Amino acid sequence: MIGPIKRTCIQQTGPFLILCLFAVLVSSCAIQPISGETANAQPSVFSMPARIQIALAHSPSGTADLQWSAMSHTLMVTIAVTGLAPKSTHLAHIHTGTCRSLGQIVSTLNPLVADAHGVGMSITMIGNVMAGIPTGRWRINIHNGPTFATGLDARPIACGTIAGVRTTTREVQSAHVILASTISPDENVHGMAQVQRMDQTITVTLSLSGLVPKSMHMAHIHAGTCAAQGPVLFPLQAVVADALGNAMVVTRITGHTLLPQQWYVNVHEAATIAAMMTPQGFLPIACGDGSSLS
Ligand SMILES: [Cu+2]
Repeated sequence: MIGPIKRTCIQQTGPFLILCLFAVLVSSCAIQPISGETANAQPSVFSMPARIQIALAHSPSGTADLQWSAMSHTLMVTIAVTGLAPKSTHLAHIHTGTCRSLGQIVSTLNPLVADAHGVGMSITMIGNVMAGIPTGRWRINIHNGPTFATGLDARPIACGTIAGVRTTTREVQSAHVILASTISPDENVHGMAQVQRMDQTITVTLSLSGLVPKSMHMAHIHAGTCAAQGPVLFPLQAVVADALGNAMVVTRITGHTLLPQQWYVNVHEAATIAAMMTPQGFLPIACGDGSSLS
């Protein structure tokens, strides 16, 4: 019998055919909690064990580039961030203070708008900036949502200090800013993922720290990369933090031994599948790129 996915595959060509066949393969896989020891009885595709360890780092991350003209007194701010929730929108500001203790808003930047892969851009031209770019006094801050409606929306998810201002020519100043983790809840999470393939089972062990104590988070293996996100391949066991904000969770994916060339481990802010439906819940908080286990 030909299933609906296989029927669709017949109409595909080239890379779409490969993706389609991979979807068929994935659709036949099952997840086993660590307590369940039985695997689906299928012929082994690979008999060699393989194991890799990947670092899980804070997400989202990116850069801001500033350019100020002494002639026009304009300041152009270009922000590029990856690891956002797909198709999400984010308030962005220049603040006084520090990333640990943000002060007043100096300028409201155009909201960062993410594409389907979680890649967000924002370009803002600010007029009447008379004194140039100050070093060490301004921060670029990205919020989790398009409004300050709730705490989760307003939460800073990436921040960086405007420093290292260069005078490119007599009339132009520029600065390059790294946008990284913040002190917001779940916005400085890091750890490791160990992914091991043995016969018909892929075992994924996540160890994380920096989570909100006792918080819970959806986690998956996705196709793509942290910087160009794609669809879910396998759900992982939910990450549950202990009283210190650490978590260790093991998932066994049975009946399957293949991963595509590009895949990544993604830990989301949301505790439930329902909460993942909003961009603010989907928000990746820790991410790590894998490579093929084949
Ligand atoms: Cu996911």
